This record gives sequence, C-alpha cells and structure tokens, in this order.
Amino acid sequence: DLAPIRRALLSVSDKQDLVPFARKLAEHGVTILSTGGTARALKEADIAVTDVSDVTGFPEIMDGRVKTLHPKVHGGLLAVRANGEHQAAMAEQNIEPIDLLVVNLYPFEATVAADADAATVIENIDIGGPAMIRAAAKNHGDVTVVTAPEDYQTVLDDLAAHDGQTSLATRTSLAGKAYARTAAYDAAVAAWFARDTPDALPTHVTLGGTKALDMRYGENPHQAAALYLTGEKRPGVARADLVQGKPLSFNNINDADAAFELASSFDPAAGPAIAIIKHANPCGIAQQETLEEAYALALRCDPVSAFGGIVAMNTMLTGTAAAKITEIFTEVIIAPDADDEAKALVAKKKNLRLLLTGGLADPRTAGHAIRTVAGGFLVQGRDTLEAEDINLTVATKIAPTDAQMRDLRFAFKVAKHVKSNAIVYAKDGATVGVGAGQMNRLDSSRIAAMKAAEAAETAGLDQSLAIGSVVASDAFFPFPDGLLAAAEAGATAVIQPGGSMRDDAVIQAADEAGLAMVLTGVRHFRH
Ligand code: 93A
Repeated sequence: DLAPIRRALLSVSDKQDLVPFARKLAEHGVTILSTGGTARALKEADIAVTDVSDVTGFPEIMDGRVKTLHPKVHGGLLAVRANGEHQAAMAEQNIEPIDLLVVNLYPFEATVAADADAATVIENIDIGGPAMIRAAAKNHGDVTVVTAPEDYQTVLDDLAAHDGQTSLATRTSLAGKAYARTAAYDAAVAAWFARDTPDALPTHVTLGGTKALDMRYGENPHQAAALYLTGEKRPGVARADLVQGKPLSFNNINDADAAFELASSFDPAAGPAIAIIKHANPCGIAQQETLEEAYALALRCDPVSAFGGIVAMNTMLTGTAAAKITEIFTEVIIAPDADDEAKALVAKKKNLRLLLTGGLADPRTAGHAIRTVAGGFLVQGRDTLEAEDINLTVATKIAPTDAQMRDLRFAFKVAKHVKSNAIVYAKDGATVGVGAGQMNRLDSSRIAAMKAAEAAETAGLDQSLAIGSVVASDAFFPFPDGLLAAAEAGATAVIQPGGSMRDDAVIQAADEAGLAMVLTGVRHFRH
C-alpha cells in the first residue's frame, strides 16, 4: 500500500473543472505545484500553489517552451518509491516525489481545426506535457496520472475510498488512457505534417482519433462500438449534425457514409441527386431536374429494399422532397442542409434521423481508406477517380448516342459505390437495376436484370425497366456471358473497363448483339 498522495503537479491548458478539483485536493492535504497559467487560475481562486519554477529553481523560458522539462520534475515523477537507489538519488539531488500529475495538452487538434497558420499550429505542439504524462504513466505503480477533466471525479472518489490514495487498478487504467492520449496527440501532429502528401503511405501509419459517440452496440448487439473523429475536415457523416431523432447506430453511420459519399459525387450544378442505401449498397439513385423527381426514380429502382433505408442527397432537403421521403419508413436522411419546412416535416417522425453535413464531400479529395485484417491493417489511397475524369474509348461498331453516353457515365459512377461484383443498369439519369456483392459477375448481371423487371412490375409497367437501358460493370467481363445476360435483359449500351484476355470475344459478342460498348481502362472494385 502506498502512502497518501502528498504532492501534485497541475499543468492544464483546458481549465474546465480545475478549480473545484484542486480545492478538493487541497482539502485532502495535497501540496499543489503548477505552471504559469494554471498557477494563476488557482491563485485567483485562493488555492495555495507553488510555482514549478520555485521547485526547479529555473524560470519558465522561451515563451514557456521550457517550463517543466527539468530533473526535479521528471525525477519526482519517475522515481520508484520502493527502490533504494532511486531514493538515494532523490535525497542526493534534493528531488521530492510527485504523486499525482494532472496535465491536459496544448490544444493542437483544435488549433488545426480552427485553420490557424503554421507558426501557431507548431507553437501548439506540446513537448513538456507529453513528456510528463509518459513519465508518470510509466511509473503508475507509484504515480497517478490524469489527462482529462472527465477523470477528476474518478480520482476524488478513489482518494475518498482509499484514505487519500488511489488504487493500483485506477492508476493502471489512467496510465493506459494517458498513453492513448499522447499517441492520439502525436498522430494528429504527424497527420498535420503529412497534410500535403495525403496519398503517401509512410513507414508508420498513425490513426489518431477522439471518441465522439458511444453506440449501444456494433454491427451486432454482442459487439461494443464507438465513433471516433480524426482530424479530417471533409464534410461527411462523422462530423454531421444530428438535427433530430434517436441516436445513430453503427450500421446507420456506416450506411449513411456510403449514401453521402455516393450522393456527393454528383455535381449539384447538373441537378439534384438522391441515393437510397441499404447495407452499404445503393438500392437506387437518380439525378433529375428536381429533388422530388430524383427521389421518385431512386425509389422506383428497388422499392422493396428502400424500406428502412438511408437517403442521401447532394442539395438542400426541401419540404416537398421531405414529404415524399417520409411517406415510407426511412432510417436516416443525410443532406448538406434542410429548409425549415423539411425540418418540420421530418420532426413529425420521431424515429427518423436527420443529419446535416454543411457541405458536400469532394470525391476527389485524397486520403486513406483503412481496413483491419488479422494481425494488421490495410491502407490504400481513397478511390478518387471519377467517371468524368476518365477517357472512354468506343470498342464496338456502333457508338453510343449522346444520351446513352450520359447514362453510361452515370452508371459507371454509381458502380464505383456498389460492392463488387457490381452491375448497374441505368436510364435517363436513374438506376433501374443494381446487382451487388455477388461472387461472379454473371449472377450480379442476372440479379440487376431481375430487379429491373420487378421494379417495372411494381410501377405497373408492362416491360422491364432494363429495356433500352445502359449497363455498367465495375470490372471487365471475363467472358461474354455477363454481357449477353445484360443484352438479353434489354440493355443497349455497355460501359466496362476492358482488359480481359477474352476482350476480343466480348467485343465480338457485343457487336453481334447490336450493343454499343465503351471501355474505361480503369476499374472500381469495392469490397
Ligand atoms: O511548451 S511546453 O511543451 N514546455 C513545457 O515544459 C511544458 N510543461 C507543461 N509546454 C508545457 N506544458 C504544457 O503547458 C502543459 O501540457 C499544459 O497544456 C500547459 C499549461 O500551461 P499553463 O499552466 O501556463 O497554462
């Protein structure tokens, strides 16, 4: 058992809850040491405090860059109390133990988020704070380390329960939090230095994040889950404003992300686009003259799957569109903004969540996409290639018409957001059949055609929506069969990467079926 905490060093940038906490420590008979601004705040509250410079016998110099970086501080944090040599060194050097360290760091992340200039950002890289935190955490057998106001009460409760000391379990848990804090902090610093080379894959990849939301569970009820924010400023689901509705689930956030990334890739200058997503795949998306038209056509594509879906758009949610969307059960609407009428309509559906992002996610912004595997994680550059940026070559005798060309690009754009193998039928700026996530391309092609036929039936039309459509494939057709299935379903033009060993056979089949086919030379796998 340790002796009660006698000496504490408090050095905090975020002064929230500092004074009441320090007052309680003083009541426990704890001597408080402190750095410039923290000491000032405590003195103003009439709490007795010793300046660290009086302990070190050294003034704070270089605008505070060097204030606690001193053996009197670090010796007091690192000395093992039961180690005779450490005790002798302390006695010889006149170092007194520091039993409790309370530090929160210079607000580096907030400074970056506030778009400060480089000099200000650099000045907010804390050196002394992390050094002390790491020292105290290493010596958690003897020292208690606190890195956030949310843990002040934990420490006070522990002191009350253990005669002015903390339990080893508490110290160990706080030490783990301390290293997580300095690691996340350095990750934010590293990310800032790498800001101009977002595609680079360095030797060490740092994934710093701060918890923003605890969720009841993960993908399934027996899995724990939380949302973490990184420093990325691109508008999207993680930083969106939940205007109304119950808290978001893990699957909601994952699906809303897929929905918003897809909707965001359509330029609002070319018309409002709206996407409906289920299980991270689009059940329908359309870009039309009005948002209501876009929604009607997105819904027509697969009204069965759209039930309980996530709806995303590239423009402000209007009241007229909201009226249509709320006609069926929808889990989440995500949009850059919403007008008052839309907000009022959505508010009538207690369980419907409205997420506002304040802007669109530029699909061409470079960044990392990360996925865990057993024993590590995979990192790749984000797929920033957009259909508009790709040179298309006509491979068949017949060239697509202008209208077909527009739909071909539209369909290929959508295919990028559909899990592979992806087959997308589209007509007049709307998907009419989506085949996703199959283990072979032919099955995806068949499923997409089946959906186009079913959607027509539901809409009361007497022929499949695939008749006269175009079809996109996210990767090349290895054999003519998938392409022929599309032709049979009624597609008249095809867009696909090309590059198969059997391209000649595939092109010949397209010619024989009277199809127009363009090749992209690039593929969009998505797994
Ligand atoms: O500039 S520093 O890296 N140099 C130091 O020696 C040092 N020691 C503590 N910053 C340092 N700190 C940081 O100062 C703490 O991490 C805390 O965020 C801040 C508290 O300063 P003040 O008490 O003057 O408000």
